[in-house]
Amino acid sequence: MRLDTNPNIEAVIFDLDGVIVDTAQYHYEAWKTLALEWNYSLKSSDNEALKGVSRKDSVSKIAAWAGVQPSAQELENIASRKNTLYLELCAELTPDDVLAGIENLINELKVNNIKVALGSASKNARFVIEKLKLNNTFDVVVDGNDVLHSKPNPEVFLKAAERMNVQPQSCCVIEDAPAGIQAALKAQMIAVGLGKTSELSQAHLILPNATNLTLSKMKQLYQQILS
Ligand code: B16
Ligand code: MG
Repeated sequence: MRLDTNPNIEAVIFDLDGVIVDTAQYHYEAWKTLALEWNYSLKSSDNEALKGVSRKDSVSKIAAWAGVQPSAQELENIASRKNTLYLELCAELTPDDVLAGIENLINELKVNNIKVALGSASKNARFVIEKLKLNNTFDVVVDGNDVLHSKPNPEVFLKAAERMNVQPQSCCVIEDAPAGIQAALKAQMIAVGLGKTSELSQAHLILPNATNLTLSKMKQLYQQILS
């Protein structure tokens, strides 16, 4: 697992859905409802494959799984109605919905002068962080409106590094999705996966959630990868 990397962590890039807040569940619920219109019952394994994937790519994947060939207009219509449902589910979000360990970790990083960024595929990321009152927390926010290619393409993370003015090799990404871990690795960044080992096996470190994730753990990881 040796990377051509700089031993100093200078920045941490957080994914949003599934890392900072459990909106991954809301995406799933909304897509499940819409997929039924194509008589397709979305499975939780399908949902894993949609995590970190843009809305546009997600609707095409679901159509393929359902075995339907909708027009571009129908795809757009389904994606737009999915978004309406998703935003309804997000309307009730409050700062209490920030997942355990995240605020402590961000505070620890800031105290140690480590830059923090958000790197999300979601076009709703700014709306969601506002609901969570985290809109003034990140040095840089890169979301689905800023990129052409969705994860597993590394564009979102590379753009975040560029805007923070740090080398990709000095960034650590925290992700919940296989597509996000692949994007981080392609960007030559350290990848921490939060979730199940079975789904995130490519990550450099896998933890069930952020409660035990600390800066010193990330620094240790850098040392191990370099040794
Ligand atoms: P939207 P992340 C991703 O966010 C979600 O994981 C994925 O399920 C969703 O389809 C994608 O954002 C696009 O979201 O429809 O809100 O633009 O995990 O990269 O923060
Ligand atoms: Mg995610």
